[in-house]
Amino acid sequence: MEKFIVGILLLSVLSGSISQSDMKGKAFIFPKESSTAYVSLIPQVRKPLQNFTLCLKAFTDLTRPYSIFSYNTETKDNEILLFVQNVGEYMFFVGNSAVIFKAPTSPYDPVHICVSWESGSGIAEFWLNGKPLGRKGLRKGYTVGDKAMIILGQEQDSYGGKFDAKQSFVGEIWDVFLWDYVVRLNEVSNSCKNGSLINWRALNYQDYDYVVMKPTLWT
Ligand SMILES: *[C@@H]1O[C@H](CO)[C@@H](O)[C@H](O)[C@H]1NC(C)=O
Ligand SMILES: *[C@@H]1O[C@H](CO)[C@@H](O)[C@H](O)[C@H]1NC(C)=O
Ligand SMILES: [Ca+2]
Repeated sequence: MEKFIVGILLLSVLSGSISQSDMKGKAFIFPKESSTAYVSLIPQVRKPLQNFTLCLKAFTDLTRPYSIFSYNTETKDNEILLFVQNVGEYMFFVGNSAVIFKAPTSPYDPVHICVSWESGSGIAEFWLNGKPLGRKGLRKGYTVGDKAMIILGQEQDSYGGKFDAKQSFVGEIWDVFLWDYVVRLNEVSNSCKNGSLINWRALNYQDYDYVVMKPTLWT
């Protein structure tokens, strides 16, 4: 009986804190540097990935390194990671290997980032603000693990933890989409598409500590 009640309590706590919502026109604001504020995104489907495409928009005026999107599994650090090393220097990790895409952008404009990866060729294709930054290869033949902890705002060095304030994100992130296939990024505007794994239009997430949701400042 006691176990049963504890189970019910646990269930209601869990179901009470995970929200699903259409986030159209809204952004997550990470208002100050911390090692405790983050948003955990819960994918619609859990599956190993041989192909994927990630798109998101972000604004920050940070000049130190920071994480934009951190996907770890129980056994692998940096399974998928989008990390800014220096202003305009995007490190893209798959299976803890990285390639770098460089973009001479103004640090004071929001960015629209799209990156796709396919296992068959290992090719990663990176787009910034609707323009391609070329293709590089990594982790050919690899499969990204499925039991993922997907985090905005912090860089994981363990499964859902070991955050470092000096790699945290301070700014705003919105329009996050993840597909389990390679989206052709050249013609199609992805804004009319719903993500198959993470969908900003029907987002399952949990936020921790100081994260604020507000209407977007940029469209
Ligand atoms: C990944 O994409 C390739 C084509 O690039 C396709 O042949 C393969 O079936 C895809 N894998 C999965 C699991 O969808
Ligand atoms: C995307 O999903 C939203 C919310 O579920 C829905 O209102 C919208 O029509 C969908 N758009 C497309 C193009 O499927
Ligand atoms: Ca890490």
